[in-house]
Amino acid sequence: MTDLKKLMISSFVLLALSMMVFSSCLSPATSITQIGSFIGLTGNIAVYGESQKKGIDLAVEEINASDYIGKGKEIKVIYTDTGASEDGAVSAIQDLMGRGVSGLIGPTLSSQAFAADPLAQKDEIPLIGISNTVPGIVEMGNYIFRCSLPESSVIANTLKTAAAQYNIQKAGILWGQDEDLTVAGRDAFISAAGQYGIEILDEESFNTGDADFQTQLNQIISLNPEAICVAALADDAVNITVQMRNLGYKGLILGNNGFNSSKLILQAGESANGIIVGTAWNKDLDTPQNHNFTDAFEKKFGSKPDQFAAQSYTAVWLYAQAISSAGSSNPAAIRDALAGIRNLETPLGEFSFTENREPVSLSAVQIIQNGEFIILTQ
Ligand code: 1QQ
Repeated sequence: MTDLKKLMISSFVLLALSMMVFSSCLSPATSITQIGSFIGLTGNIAVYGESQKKGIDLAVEEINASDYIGKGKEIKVIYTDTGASEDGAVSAIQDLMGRGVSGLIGPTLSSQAFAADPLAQKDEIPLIGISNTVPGIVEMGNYIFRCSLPESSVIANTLKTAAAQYNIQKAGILWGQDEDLTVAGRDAFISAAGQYGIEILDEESFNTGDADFQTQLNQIISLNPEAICVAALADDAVNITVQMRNLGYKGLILGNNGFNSSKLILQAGESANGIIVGTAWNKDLDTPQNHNFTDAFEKKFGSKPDQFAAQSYTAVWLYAQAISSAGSSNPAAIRDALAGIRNLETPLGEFSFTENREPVSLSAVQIIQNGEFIILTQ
């Protein structure tokens, strides 16, 4: 090859390369709305956080593959790990707010929400709680929403259903005394028992992470209750359930929201049969949105979703709906659009926010039989 030919070829290659670079600069830039996720990906709440992350990932993938929030527009979720502590939630939310997110999703525990959410309210960044079920969450301010049903209504529904379908008249309560969720669960069990004529024979408490619940369980079981109400996070719920069955208790177990993890059935096995738990989601809800969610989830992750995944998935779609109707990434505009959401079809059923930013959505009661959640009422 002559030098001239070599020169011509290399100049041609150079020209082609610079044209490629130039044209990529001309194509319309993707406009990105950043959402910050602060959930517990480590520690004793990772069973929930892992599920929540999967729900978020799936929704982001679907939204960005569609033009739902507009052509060339995408949502990007920045993840931070709160661990299980309140301090962890505060550092995580500060980190996200420092990066200029337009909205927040989290934290996993209500106790963390009470520590962190006031920071979002102060800086006027909208926040959707995806698993905060204790009273007083949305009362922290007009930027604080939740798509998780409050335990006060879910537990009342659970006891009403259990009393009617299984003729329960006497029950015991076992509750964690050091966690907002389990304290609120105990209060909700007591007040619902009063409402539906169930006598509470005894109540016993424990601390989150205890290994041995047999003293309290022996005491409750000795009184022959027809049901034992338990307010616990998933790891404790597994140990309590297994120990209860090992002590010979064969009756019903009424669980709080901590029991809604798919890990419960996996880890407690046969012992989990007879657990009744109220939920904001179930796999058998027969709507296109729920079929799409469960099918896409199983395809992407090779496992079945649980309520926590359904709620986090829904939260991202609520943001997508708000960003699209606001036509903006401005936090105040997104807040206003979120507040206006009514009757949106989601895996949680037809979803609306009330004036107070509380969710209106599916509320069901299910029982575990042969390792499966079976619907009692919906
Ligand atoms: C809360 C909850 C927990 C079960 C979430 C994991 O409902 O803290 O409010």
